[in-house]
Amino acid sequence: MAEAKSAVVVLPVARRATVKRATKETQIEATVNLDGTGVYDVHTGIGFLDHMMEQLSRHSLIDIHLRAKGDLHIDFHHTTEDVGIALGEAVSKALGDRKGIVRYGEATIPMDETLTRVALDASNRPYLIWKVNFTRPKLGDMDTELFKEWFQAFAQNAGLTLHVENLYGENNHHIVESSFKALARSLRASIAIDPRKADAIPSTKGVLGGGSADGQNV
Ligand SMILES: [Mn+2]
Repeated sequence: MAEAKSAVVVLPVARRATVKRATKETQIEATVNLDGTGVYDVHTGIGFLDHMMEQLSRHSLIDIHLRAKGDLHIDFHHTTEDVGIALGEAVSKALGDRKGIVRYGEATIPMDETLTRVALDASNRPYLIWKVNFTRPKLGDMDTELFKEWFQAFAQNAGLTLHVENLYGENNHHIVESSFKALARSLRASIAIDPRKADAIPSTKGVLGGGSADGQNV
């Protein structure tokens, strides 16, 4: 008779979170699973924004469930910005103390004639550099100037130092889509658990985030 062996199986803490956010302008519910497979279910009322959120999920492998109802009769500004806020908050909440993450990520993504580069530090020190220019005022019904608003809101609330640079490109759809895909791939790399340092905060300071008076050594 074979002897029964008992084994302790340590399951990783689920890196999931839901954020509900309601203002007079928007009502949003965002759920993320950072260790997903890129499954998404997104309805924001803005077709182009849905398309971008789906790309973000697909290429980051973060499962995203997102519902937004906003004051689209005014314009798309509030909804776009608040989706960035809610999704960013959900990512930050799911990251918890950010223990074990790789922390840095970068990606240079081509899309036909366009090339866009993203570098990010999931350090909980929000900052956005946005070197992306559009030659058309709108994509679909969406104002192209709103993409910066989304990235700003997402970087701020996810706690990312996020640099986005379109190196070249002509087609505005390609320029914005490559920006989201490069974000996705960078995010995927930076929030992955580093198997060699899974128990450690990836900072010599021992904690990630702002708040150091001298701004040093993060
Ligand atoms: Mn597309």
